[in-house]
Amino acid sequence: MEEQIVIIGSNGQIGTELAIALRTKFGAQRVVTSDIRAPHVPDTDGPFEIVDVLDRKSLHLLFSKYRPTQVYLLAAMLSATGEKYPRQAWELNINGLLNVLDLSLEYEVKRVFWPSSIAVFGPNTPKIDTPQYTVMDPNTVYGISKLAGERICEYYHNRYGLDVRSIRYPGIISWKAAPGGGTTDYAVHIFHEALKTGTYLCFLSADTKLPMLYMDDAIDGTLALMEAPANTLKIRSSYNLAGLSISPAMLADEIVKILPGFTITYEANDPRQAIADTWPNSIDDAEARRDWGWAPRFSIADITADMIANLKDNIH
Ligand code: AKB
Repeated sequence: MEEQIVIIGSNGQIGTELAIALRTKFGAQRVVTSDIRAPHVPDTDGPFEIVDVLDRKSLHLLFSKYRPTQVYLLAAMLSATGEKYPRQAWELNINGLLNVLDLSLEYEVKRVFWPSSIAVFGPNTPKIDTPQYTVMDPNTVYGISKLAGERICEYYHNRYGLDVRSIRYPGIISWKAAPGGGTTDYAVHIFHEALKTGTYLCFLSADTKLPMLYMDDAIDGTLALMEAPANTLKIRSSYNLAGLSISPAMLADEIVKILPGFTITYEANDPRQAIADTWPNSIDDAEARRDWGWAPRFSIADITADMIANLKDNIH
C-alpha cells in the first residue's frame, strides 16, 4: 500500500524540513502540507491546505480528502510564547492533539507522529543524564501540555490500539526555517546575528547548558522512529532523545573559531532564563538507541560549520 502523508503545522522550524525529507522519500504528491496560513515561500512541489487544527470541520475535510496513512502533528505553541498566552497554549497543544488522535482513529490512520519536548521535565527532575522515567514536574504551560499529551498518546495506544509515536525533542538548531517562541531559540539566533552584525546579545546566561540537536539528526531520528516495526517500540508516551549538551558560551567559542571577530554579551532577567533553569542539562536516551537504533551524527563543531556555511549566502 502506498503511503499518503499529512503534516499538520508544516510551516514551522521542524515541519519545513520534515516536509522536504518526506517528499524526497515518498514523492511530492504523497505528502500534503498544511498550516493555519500559507507558507512565506510557497512550496509548489506538492499539495498544501489551509487547516486550523482546532477547527474540527476543516480537519475532517483534510482527512476525508486525503485519507492519510501517516499523520505528523506539529502545530503547537512553544515554551516562551506559551507563558504569554497560557490558555491558548493549552487549547492548541491539547485540543489540537485530541482532534488529530480522534480523527486518526476514525480514518484508521496507520501511524501518527506527535512531538513532545524536554519541557516535560521540571525543577525536581535530575538534571544530568535525565533518565526516561523520572520525576516530571514541569512548571510551564507548554511543559504541562506536553506531559499531558504524552499520557494521552499512551492512552490512545493502550486503549484503542492507535500506533502513535513520539520523541521528546531538545532544542533544535537549523538554518532553513527559524524557530518561533521557544527557550532554546538563541542557538539559532546566535548564528544569524554572528553573520549579520558580528555580535549577539544572548537572553540566556553563558553557562546555561541545555540539550540540543542538529536538524539533520532530528529529521533522521524522526523518520527512523516512524519506520521502526511497531513491536520494537516499548515506549508509547515519548522517547528521550539526546544529541549534545550545549551552553551559549560553548557555542560562541565554536563560532569564534570560524568568525574570529564574533562577540557575545548576556542579558540578565529575561523570563526565558527561568524556564531554562528548570530543564535538564543532558539527556539519557538509552531506550531510543536500544529500541530503534537512534545515533546522532553531528558534533558542536559540525553544527557550527554547517550553520555558517549555509547561512552565509542566505542571510540579508
Ligand atoms: C522550546 O524551547 O520551547 C522548544 C522545546 C525545547 O521544546 N524548542
